[in-house]
Amino acid sequence: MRITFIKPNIGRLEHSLYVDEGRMEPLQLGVLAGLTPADIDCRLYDDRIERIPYDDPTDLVAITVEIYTARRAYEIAEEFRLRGVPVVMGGFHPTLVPDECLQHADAIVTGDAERIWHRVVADARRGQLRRTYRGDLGEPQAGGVLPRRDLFRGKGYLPITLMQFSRGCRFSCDFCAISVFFNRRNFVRRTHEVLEEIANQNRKLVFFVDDNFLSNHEAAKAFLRELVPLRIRWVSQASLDMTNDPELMRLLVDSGCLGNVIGFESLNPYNLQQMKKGPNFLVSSKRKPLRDGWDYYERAVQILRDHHLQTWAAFTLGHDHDTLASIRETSDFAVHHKFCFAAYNILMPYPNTPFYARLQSEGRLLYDGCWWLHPDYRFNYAAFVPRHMTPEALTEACWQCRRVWNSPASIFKRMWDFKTHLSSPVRLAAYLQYNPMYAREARKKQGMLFGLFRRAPGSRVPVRSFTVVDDARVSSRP
Ligand code: B12
Repeated sequence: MRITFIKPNIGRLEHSLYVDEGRMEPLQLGVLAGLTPADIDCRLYDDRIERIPYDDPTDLVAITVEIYTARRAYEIAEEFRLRGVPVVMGGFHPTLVPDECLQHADAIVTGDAERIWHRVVADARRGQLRRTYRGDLGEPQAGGVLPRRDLFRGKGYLPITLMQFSRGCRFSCDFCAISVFFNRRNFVRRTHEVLEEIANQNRKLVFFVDDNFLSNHEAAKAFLRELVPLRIRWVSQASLDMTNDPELMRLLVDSGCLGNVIGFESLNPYNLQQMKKGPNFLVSSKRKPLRDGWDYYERAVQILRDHHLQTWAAFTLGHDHDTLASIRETSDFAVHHKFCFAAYNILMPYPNTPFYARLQSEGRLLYDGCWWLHPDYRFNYAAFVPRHMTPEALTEACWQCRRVWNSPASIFKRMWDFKTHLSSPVRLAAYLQYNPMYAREARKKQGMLFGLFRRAPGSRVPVRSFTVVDDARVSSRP
């Protein structure tokens, strides 16, 4: 039996295919292949860089689907299904929007694969796939399951090993797909299994792809103490409340942490309160958010710098208390603090989140509330009507933030921080290598269309039309 694993691309540039220069190993497909019985021939194709050989014989196609890749995933699935090959989809999108995915797949898996994938494979062998499999959430890769990293070879991924320490996050930010998927829970792997996985691969640079590496401070500390002797360097994603815990900060440094993606989201405490960004309130010693967000961030950023951490500051723009002026302030704040990288994400309504439900009830969703499938939706465009600006103005303001951030002058200016980027050759190399690359990627991706074809594949993709009228309200055409 052969299983073909597929990582779909987001879409295409206006006149050519889009090749993701910063592509990373598709860890979920490596884990799935690692869970697959050894007698099965596993193939992996990454639509971000290579053609998918639709006509090669295969018995099952397994596609990982995120909201940004859903449209393309459905196109790929249709090609295989036209050839009579069954398709199973799993990942965030099938979990959050199962009914939509079921229209394009023979079977879907919701939740984690670890405790259900063997059933799917056994049913596929017998030609008796069920429509829906519910994977229980729990300890990731339990029993020491190793991802099949051999399948990643030769595909030009960035030279950094992706790995999990934990999954999920205890916070409940209202826009986040993670808190819905994991229901605000966090699952930690056994320390010795992670250490064995590190030893089992040959890189010294690891990206722990955790949703919040520091969701559970005590578990993280216990792991980091054991990680210190391995002398690796690592990056991850974590929440700002880490700066309240001096022991944790020390362990981050001692264990080789170079920096984390941190969700600052907004400088406005009323926005933070509305979106329920719990960890950012906790950076205040008094835990009273409603004064000046800037004060809290100043202290936290100083602590990060004092530990030489190169922060990837992530912002979501378009909250109800945002104005064009506050977005400009956000841009100034990030440049002023010389963060290593910054993500100026337009706030996106992900289906099944409280934020999506609120916008829906207020009639503020654009693209008929289905932006990820809409033929006109473009990457980094606003998909809802903000309170204090038009959707177009929000799109433009976010693009301006990216333009300012990625300009050669900004990259040069931000480099001059002796506490972070200039504190060691490794840090400077990371700064200089990745800043120009992310700048190119930001330019390429801005305004990119989703999927490769403008027409819906078959008649199954629900394409709807929309217009934004002068008062920035939405009217839908049937
Ligand atoms: C690492 C990461 C990245 C990396 C890229 C990784 C890569 N290989 O290319 C970077 C930082 C570059 C990135 C970029 C983006 N990301 Co990202 N990313 C993640 C993150 C944190 C971890 C992914 C991962 O490897 N997890 C480890 C694996 C093992 O877990 P998993 O993917 O969940 O898979 C398990 C199950 O879901 C299931 N499963 C998954 N696929 C399949 C398939 C089948 C067939 C089956 C049976 C089961 C199954 O089984 C697996 C094992 O249990 C996730 C959050 C998350 N928890 O997944 C966000 C996440 C996937 N990203 C997200 C987004 C939005 C983005 C961006 C669009 C952000 C932006 N605005 O630019 C971009 C572009 C994404 C793209 N497709 O190109 C969203 C997607 C939202 C959604 N509703 O779909 C997520 C969920 C984060 C979030 N907070 O919402 N990302």
